Amino acid sequence: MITREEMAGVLRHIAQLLELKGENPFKIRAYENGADIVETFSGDFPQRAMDNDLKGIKGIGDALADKLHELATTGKLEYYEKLRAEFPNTIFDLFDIPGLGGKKIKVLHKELGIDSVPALKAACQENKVAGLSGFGKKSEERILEAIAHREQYAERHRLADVAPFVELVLDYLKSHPDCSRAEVAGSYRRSRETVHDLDFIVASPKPEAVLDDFVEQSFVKEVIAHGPTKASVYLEDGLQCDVRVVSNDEYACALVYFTGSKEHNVVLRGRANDQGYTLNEYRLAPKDETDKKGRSKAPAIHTESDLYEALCLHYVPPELRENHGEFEALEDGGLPTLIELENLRGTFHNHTTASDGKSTLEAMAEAAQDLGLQYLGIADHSKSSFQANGLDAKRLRQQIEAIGELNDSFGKDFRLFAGSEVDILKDGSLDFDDDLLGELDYAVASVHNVFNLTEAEMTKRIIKAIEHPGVTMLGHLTGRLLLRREPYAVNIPAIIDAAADTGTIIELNANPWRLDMDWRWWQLAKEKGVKCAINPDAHQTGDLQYLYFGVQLARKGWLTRDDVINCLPLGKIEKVLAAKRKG
Ligand code: DGT
Ligand code: CA
Ligand code: CA
Ligand code: ZN
Repeated sequence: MITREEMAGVLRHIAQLLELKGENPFKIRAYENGADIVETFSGDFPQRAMDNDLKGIKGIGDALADKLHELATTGKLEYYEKLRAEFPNTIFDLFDIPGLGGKKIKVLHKELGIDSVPALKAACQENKVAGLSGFGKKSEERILEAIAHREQYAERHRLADVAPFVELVLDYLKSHPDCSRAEVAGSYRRSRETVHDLDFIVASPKPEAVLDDFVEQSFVKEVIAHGPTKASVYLEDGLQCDVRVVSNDEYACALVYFTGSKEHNVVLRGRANDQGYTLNEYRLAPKDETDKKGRSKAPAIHTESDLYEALCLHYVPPELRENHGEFEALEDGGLPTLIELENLRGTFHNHTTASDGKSTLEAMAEAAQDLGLQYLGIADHSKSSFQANGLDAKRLRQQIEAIGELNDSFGKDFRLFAGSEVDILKDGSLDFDDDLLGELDYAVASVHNVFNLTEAEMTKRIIKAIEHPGVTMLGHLTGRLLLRREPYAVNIPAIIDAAADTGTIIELNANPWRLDMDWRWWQLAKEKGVKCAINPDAHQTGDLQYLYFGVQLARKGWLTRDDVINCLPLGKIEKVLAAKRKG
């Protein structure tokens, strides 16, 4: 059966096609609205469409209801197919370029015959676009910049998207009878927010046997190269995976080398050199291979720790291997004990069906308890996020009451906190008044619109929100969507300073699309005394699993359990949430 997302997708495509044809804006709006409704409807929308039971759903008129019924029952929609046949499929890609909507794409198509991203790129490079009505030199430059981002995006994958493939391959390799050890290496093991390809290191006395079997697995879609000790394959469209097989003696050095980063490796090699060794991908060897009696001086390196210790260092967790201060820290007191998933006791930024979530308050509470959490913060959208069905004051007060009642039923071991993801408006004021904010247990303040301010304006806007005593924490600081939307301009050190001055917590949004604030800034935040909240920004019960990636990125940001407020148990966390309001 067709999914809710597919149905909404068809309606959005129709709206885009109608825009291209220059149809009546009301008609276009009706399809866009329809898509919003399909996405956020609280019941089983596809089933209702199948049963021809859409009458009475606000915003779905008779004509649209008939089309959705046809789509649900046949999986196709004739009206859509006919519209689509008028344009090449590649034209939809143009809608992904920020700043291009139906109207502009229509001009590009009509005047220059542009119907794909490559055609648009060529036209911009030849300066043919700047002269069109509604375009200029600036917009031509912005389009080229957006296309360049798009090309970079196409070569990378979000961490969470590749995680299932990593498990699959690793499980297979570890289960192979000729394999003694196997590990994922590369940027995935370092928990980079996006990765280009996957790298695996295997220890085996029979490399050829391992690789011959590996390339035959059903999860391998295409073999790029297959040699005696290395294979490169595609697991999926564009997801490359390199497997290198080494001997057991070489394994630890190979794992360090191929875990990287390049920058970390360069320093390691330098250290080895200073201490009279050469270090390569397979071994650590003394420059002068044997002692006077002809005995080998090569130290036995069985584990990664052995290698670090041979270089007079301590083991460096893979997340920290970025030459981002790890070597300096090892000289000066050592590395922090990084936070672990098991340390988390609760989390704060979560949505329910009251705004744009897909799970009810009750279901979210139950899922949190199943995960062993002691508390769950609910932070649905506020009214200005109307596209996300944000709550107005009345609905929020009802939710606060519902949370209170549920809490009475939980007893002492679990608690919901009543919060809000309150919009930071364009001028830095908040979407709710102080009275209502005061009725909440906490508030996450986030920017959801007007992204195109200057860096100074955006920074001022966010700092104004941070200075509000009702703002407990700042949500997804830069608004980035990984491999989709660049961060807006904002002065992060200034934000960190303001958070430190006011005792405002900064969120590490664990949603794999965001992972925001970026890991590169947490060392500074921590130095300034700013606390972190790891929040999944869950829109359904399953999204609570994002906490795993949040913890990985917190580790990458050098955070310990003391830096992350979610590690506090019930009984202690309340004080932290209330601290700023009490002054
Ligand atoms: P990615 O795949 O772009 O997300 O990032 P990585 O770090 O996984 O890079 P990849 O797959 O090219 O190589 C894996 C590791 O192998 C890398 O982190 C460090 C090591 N490596 C690869 N090429 C070089 C090199 O030319 N020099 C050094 N020192 N190390 C290298
Ligand atoms: Ca890689
Ligand atoms: Ca690679
Ligand atoms: Zn948000």
